[in-house]
Amino acid sequence: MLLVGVSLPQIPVWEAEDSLEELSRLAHTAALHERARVLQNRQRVDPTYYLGKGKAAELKPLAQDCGADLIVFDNDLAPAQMRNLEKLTGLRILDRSGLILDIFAQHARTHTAQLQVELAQLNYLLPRLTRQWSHLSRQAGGGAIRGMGAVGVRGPGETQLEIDRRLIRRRISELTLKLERISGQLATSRKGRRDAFKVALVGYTNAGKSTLMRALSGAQVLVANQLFATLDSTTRAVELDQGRKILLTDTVGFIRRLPHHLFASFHGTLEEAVQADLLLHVVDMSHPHYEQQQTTVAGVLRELGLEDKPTLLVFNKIDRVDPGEQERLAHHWAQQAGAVAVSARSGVGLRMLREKILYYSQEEEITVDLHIPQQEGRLLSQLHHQGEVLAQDFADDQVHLRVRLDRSWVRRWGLERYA
Ligand SMILES: Nc1nc2c(ncn2[C@@H]2O[C@H](COP(=O)(O)OP(=O)(O)OP(=O)(O)O)[C@@H](O)[C@H]2O)c(=O)[nH]1
Ligand SMILES: [Mg+2]
Repeated sequence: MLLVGVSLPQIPVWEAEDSLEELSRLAHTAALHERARVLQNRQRVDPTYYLGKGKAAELKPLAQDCGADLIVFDNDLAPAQMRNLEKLTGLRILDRSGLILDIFAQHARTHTAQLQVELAQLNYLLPRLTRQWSHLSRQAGGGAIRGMGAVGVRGPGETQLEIDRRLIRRRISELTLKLERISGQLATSRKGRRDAFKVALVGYTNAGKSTLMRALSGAQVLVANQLFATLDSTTRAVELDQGRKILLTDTVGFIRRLPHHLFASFHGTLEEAVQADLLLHVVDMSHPHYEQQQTTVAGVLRELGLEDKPTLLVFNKIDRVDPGEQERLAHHWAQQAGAVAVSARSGVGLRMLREKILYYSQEEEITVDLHIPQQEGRLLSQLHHQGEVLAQDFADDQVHLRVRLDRSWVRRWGLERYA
C-alpha cells in the first residue's frame, strides 16, 4: 500500500509528517503494509486530484515499482477526487476516514458497536456510490451492506444506482431507529446508577485508557498496542480508599480528524463521558507529540460540549522516562495543571490518582442538618442507606439528623423543606 499526504501552508511540516506516521500505524492496525510514502508540499488542494496533477501521475508507476495495490490518502478526499484518482491510477483509493471506518468495522465486537459502525459506513458510502460501489463496500470491511437483504425490485425507470441508494437510505433510517432505541434503554439503565459518582476515561487512542481501567478496577478489558482497540464502553464499580465507591467507564479513543460520521454514530457510546461527573483525560506522555494529542482531545471534548466538565489530566506511561526524570516531571505537572503522572502498567502514581479521584468525588458531598417527621419512614431509611449519618436524635415526632450525602440527593428528595 502507498501512503500519500499533502502538506499545506497552514499546517506545519512536522505535523503533516506526524500525521502520515499515524496513518501508517492506522494502516498497520488494519493489516495493511506500507510500501512507500509520498508527501507533497502544496499551496492549496487541487480540486481534481487533491495533490498536483504531475504528482498524481507519478502514483501509478510508483505503486507498480513497489508492488502496492492500494493507495491510502492521509487527507479526506471529496467523492469526485476519489473517483478521479481511481480512474488515473487504476488502483483502489482509500482516504483517512475510510481507513478509520475500516478499522472500526474490524474491531466492532458488540451488537451496538456493529450497528454504529454500519451506520457510519453507509453515511460515508452514500455520496461515493458509483457503478463501482460494490468494491467500496467490500473494502468497508463487509459491514456496510449487511442486513440490506436481496436487491430490491426495480421501480419504474429506476437505475441500479438509484435502487442501491434507496436501499442504503432505508437501511440508514432503520439503523438510526435501532440505535435510538438502544440509547433510550441505556439511559434508563443509567438512571439506576445516577446516584453514584461517575468517572469516565477519555483520551487519544492508544494512550492507555483500558490499561488504566484494568489497573484501577481489575476489569478484564482489552488492552492492545493498536489504534481503536476499544469501541464500546465498559463500566465497573471501583472502591477507592475509605470505602468510597465510584463508577469508572472506559470508552472509545479519539484521533485527529475523527471522521464526523463516526462521531455522530458513536454519540451513544460517548454519552457515558457526557454523563460523567469527572473526566480522566489520559495522555501518553511518551509520545513525541503528546501535547498535540492533548489539544486534539480537548477539541473533541469541546465538540461534545464537555469543556466545563471537571477534568483531571493523567500523564500515563511515565515508566518510559528514566527514573530521575520521572519525579521532576510528576512535580512539574502537578504544579502546572494539578495533573497526575502515572504508569498504568507498573502502578506508579496510582495511589495518588485514587486520592485525587476521591477528592473530586467528595467535592460533591455536603453535610446537612434535617428535621424529618417520624412517619417519613421510607425517607429516613433511604437517608441511612445512601448517606452517612453523623448524628441523630429524636424530639417529639421529629428526627433530627446530621447527614453527609451527595449534593444531588438534596434536590431529588426535596430535602430543602426539612432543613
Ligand atoms: N510502557 C507503558 N505502556 C503502557 C502503559 N499503559 C498502557 N500501555 C500500553 O499502551 C498500549 C495501548 O494501551 P491501551 O490501554 O489499549 O490503550 P487505549 O487508550 O485503551 O487505546 P484504544 O482503546 O485503542 O483507544 C498497550 O500496548 C499498553 O500495554 C504504561 O503505563 N506504560
Ligand atoms: Mg482501549
